[in-house]
Amino acid sequence: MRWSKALIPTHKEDPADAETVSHRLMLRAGLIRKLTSGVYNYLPLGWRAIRKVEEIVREEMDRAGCQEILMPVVSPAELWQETGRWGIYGKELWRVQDRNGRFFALGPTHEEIVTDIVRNEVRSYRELPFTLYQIQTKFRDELRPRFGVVRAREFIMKDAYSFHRDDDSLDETYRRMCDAYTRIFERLDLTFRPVEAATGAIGGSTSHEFMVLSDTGESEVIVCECGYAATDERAEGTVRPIETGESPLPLERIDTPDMKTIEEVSEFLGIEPWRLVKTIIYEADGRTVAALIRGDREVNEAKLGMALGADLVVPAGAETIEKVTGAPVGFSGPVGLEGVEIIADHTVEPLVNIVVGGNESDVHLKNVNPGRDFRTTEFHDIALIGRGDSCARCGKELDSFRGIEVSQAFKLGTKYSSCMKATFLDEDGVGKPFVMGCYGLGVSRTVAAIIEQHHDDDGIVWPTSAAPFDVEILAVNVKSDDVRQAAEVLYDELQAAGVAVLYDDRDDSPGTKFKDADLVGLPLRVTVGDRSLKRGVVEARVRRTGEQTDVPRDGAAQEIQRMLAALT
Ligand code: 9G3
Repeated sequence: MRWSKALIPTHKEDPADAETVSHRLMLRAGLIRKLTSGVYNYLPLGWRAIRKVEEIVREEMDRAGCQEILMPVVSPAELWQETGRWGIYGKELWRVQDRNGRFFALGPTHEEIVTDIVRNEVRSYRELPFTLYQIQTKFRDELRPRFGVVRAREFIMKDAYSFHRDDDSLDETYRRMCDAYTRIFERLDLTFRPVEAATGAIGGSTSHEFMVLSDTGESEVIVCECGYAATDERAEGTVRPIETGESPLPLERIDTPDMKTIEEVSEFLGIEPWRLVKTIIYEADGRTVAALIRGDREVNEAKLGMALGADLVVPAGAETIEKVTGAPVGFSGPVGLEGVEIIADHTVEPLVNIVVGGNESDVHLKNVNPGRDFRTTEFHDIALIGRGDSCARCGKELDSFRGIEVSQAFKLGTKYSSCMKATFLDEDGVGKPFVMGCYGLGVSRTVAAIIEQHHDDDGIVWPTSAAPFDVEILAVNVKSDDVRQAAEVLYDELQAAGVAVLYDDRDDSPGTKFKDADLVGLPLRVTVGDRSLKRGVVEARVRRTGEQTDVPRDGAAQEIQRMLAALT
């Protein structure tokens, strides 16, 4: 492709609203342009990178024995009502109406749709197992789209679904899909880790996420030197209990004018944050629940859901909090709290003389003692486990790193096939629900993750596997006939050999062109200039290492192909 004819709108400056390096570089290098919040155009370089990633995903999915299909983006609300998810998911499920006023979903994922195909087309255990996959645009109306295409409202995902007669067969495919993911991320030169993940509302028993290490990743991964790795939502560990041995003191009411946060109250009272126990009101599948946790910890909503046996747990709104506690947000407490279940993290149980909200505006209670001053339904492990806690496996201190979740695998079991009556006949002619697995990979998010891990101060440093082009030819001064002629010959010869070439034939200053070359970051740059031509050479430069070599002009196309092969 000739740069002078290409749409590659590069920018010298960092865009103001880009918080991560991949978002900044994808905008500056002209890969994407925002249409509206969370919705992006992929311009030529961005789209070529997407297609390179898709090709690798396709190869590995096909190698793993999956069959590619394409399902519709829109699906009728009735399907989602069969599984109850039309009601469970809120505004994140992007709902549209057709001309007759009927409701549809823009697909955030396709469990219902693929199960509908299979329940209509597959009858016998002899047809099992099989795995279908698609690479398609997904829609999730995120409350806070951010980080460019990493958390977008419209994005490209490979989603695969496997169908089995029993769990053993599912386990085998699950392993094979995780191996395929490992191959994909290794081929994309990504540093990643598979971690145990929470299954959440999707249901099913086991789930793994593949995390690409990145300081700006939204996921917190808890790891131990014993090899344990899990997302913070899923991580098990033990929080050291705090026992001070002090004896219970009489309960005291204290005025805490307009002091709502842990910091404000603990500072005002001169106490440690752990002594201030938070009371957080949740809606759990329609039930109102008060969760108590030490002031120095956070509630793990996935664990809270599991402890309550609830599918979806969301913090209650201000009006519910007022109704339930009789006080505005920030003054909730367990003492005298009627009409709601109270569940507490088990690290609250041994505490003595704690501070809690007084269920009255601007009031807290001091020297409160669990058991004496308030009742709890029960104590559970509902704390988010983090760095410094002890490993549930080996007891050693846990560490953590941030990552971008680029793919996930779920063992769904019969959750979808049962409620959609998708069954097959076994040897004895008995109808059984399919056992299912599903496996996602964020394609557009993976392109951003590659840039997160492959960049330097001058711009993107593409691994050859995902680079929009293999090589850039940079003609320093296109006004010189020598330069233009030599560059054109090289361009033709490389293209004829099947090399993907971006030829910067713009009539622009050398400075601009060199800066743009580093920004766009193709693996190999070949500079054609008068000075080097006088020496009968062109200059090849490897973007990753900066290593520069003079390549004789004659036979340059072959030598450049050899250098490319060495980079791959
Ligand atoms: C929804 C909405 C958002 C969602 C889901 C459903 C996430 C939902 C989980 C999955 C599980 C797997 C197949 C590919 C791999 C991931 N966000 N999930 O089910 F209605 Cl609005 O998507 N699906």
